[in-house]
Amino acid sequence: MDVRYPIGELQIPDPITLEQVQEWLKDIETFPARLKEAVDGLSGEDLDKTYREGAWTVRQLVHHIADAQLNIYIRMKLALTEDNPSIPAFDENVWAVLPDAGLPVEASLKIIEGLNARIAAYARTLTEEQLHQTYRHQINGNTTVAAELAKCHWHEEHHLAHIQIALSR
Ligand code: NI
Repeated sequence: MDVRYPIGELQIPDPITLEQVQEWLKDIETFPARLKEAVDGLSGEDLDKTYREGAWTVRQLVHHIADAQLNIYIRMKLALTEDNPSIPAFDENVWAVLPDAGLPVEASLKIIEGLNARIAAYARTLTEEQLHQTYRHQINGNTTVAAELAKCHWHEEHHLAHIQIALSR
């Protein structure tokens, strides 16, 4: 197994069906509880563990998931409410080392819990047409709501797997 991609690289199905979206949403809804269970009560030493040499720590990974979910939440909302809006990229490596990345993980667990509930609530009733609405990413170009949901689902599970590997080392 390539430890960088413990659940494999992101695969975006084509087409993405509404049934597929409902399956992803089940995981997105249970994710905050699963993440919390993984990191609940960890010592500072455990939170400093990495899944491989030089990688982000468990603490940084939790904060990074919150950073990504914030961006994903906003991208999808803008795509659903505007006509192909332009959205800047965020430099995740710089975000991961700002001082708030040293906070206890609880701050980000709360963000993730709230955002995932909000994402699941609006995504559950998406129509086929809404799935194809787009935003224009500064670097990656046009992205559909459907593809963003695929990324949202994969990205959280991808990093939870990293956390589990780090804690098993
Ligand atoms: Ni990431």
